[in-house]
Amino acid sequence: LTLMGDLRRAIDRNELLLYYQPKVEIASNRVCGTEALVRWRHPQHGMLPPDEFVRLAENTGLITPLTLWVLDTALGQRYAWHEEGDERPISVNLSAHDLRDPRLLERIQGSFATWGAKPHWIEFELTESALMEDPVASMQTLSALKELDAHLTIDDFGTGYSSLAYLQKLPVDSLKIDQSFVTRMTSNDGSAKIVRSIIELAHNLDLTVVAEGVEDQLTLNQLGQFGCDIVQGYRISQPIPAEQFRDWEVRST
Ligand code: G
Ligand code: G
Ligand code: MN
Ligand code: NA
Repeated sequence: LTLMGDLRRAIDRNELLLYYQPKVEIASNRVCGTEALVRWRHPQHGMLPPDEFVRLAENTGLITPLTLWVLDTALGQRYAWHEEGDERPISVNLSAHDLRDPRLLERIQGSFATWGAKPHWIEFELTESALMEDPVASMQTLSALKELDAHLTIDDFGTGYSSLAYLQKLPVDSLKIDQSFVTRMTSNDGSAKIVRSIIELAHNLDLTVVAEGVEDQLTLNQLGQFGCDIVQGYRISQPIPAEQFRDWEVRST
């Protein structure tokens, strides 16, 4: 299997595509944005989920081209939605390696300039563990992104060993609770307590809090009672192609 050589070509050959997973604000019950999640339609192996190639891209220096492809494609979609009068942000995932790439900022700025994009068009998600691989470099990159007025989210929060002192200093806007806690919260009291604590911590730090991996109504209700701001997960919608987004939204609201 030569996935690596394939991946290099996949970017040029249009084999990658983005799915979008809606995020819903609990208070208004409205879609407040989407997360872009990459897929690879491989000519032999079929549709590959990101778990199978994002790590590979990170280990082979292909992550920066991949990230920039994702950003540029999300910006193209965002531009189209802007033309339709839709101003809701698309979230894009950055990897640990991206945070250490000194040219990333310039590339991001270049991509934004190409599309005439406004800062609020895209939000960036960075996992807590990626940040902790190099806390100093991460702080610098996040500060620089913040200077561009970007909205920043810490992804998979609760699994990455950041200290509260570090968290307080990070220029982020929201925390996304790791889905391992969310999927278990109605069956496991410990997970429910962690979810409630993260929501309280986030609000005490003036951060918005997102729960991902929301799979059923009971979990959704409990998150509402705990004061969670935004939810994402199969209970709302799986990640879907952009062309299906409008129909899905009309059907579900
Ligand atoms: O879409 P799915 O739930 O299968 O995604 C699996 C993992 O891959 C998630 O952790 C998600 O954050 C990650 N992922 C999806 N798209 C991207 C991307 O464009 N860049 C990076 N770095 N990670 C992504
Ligand atoms: O970037 P992040 O790791 O947060 O990406 C979210 C991942 O979780 C994607 O791979 C997405 O397809 C997946 N996912 C989204 N909603 C749910 C859900 O409700 N349950 C589970 N088990 N996985 C989900
Ligand atoms: Mn994410
Ligand atoms: Na996540």
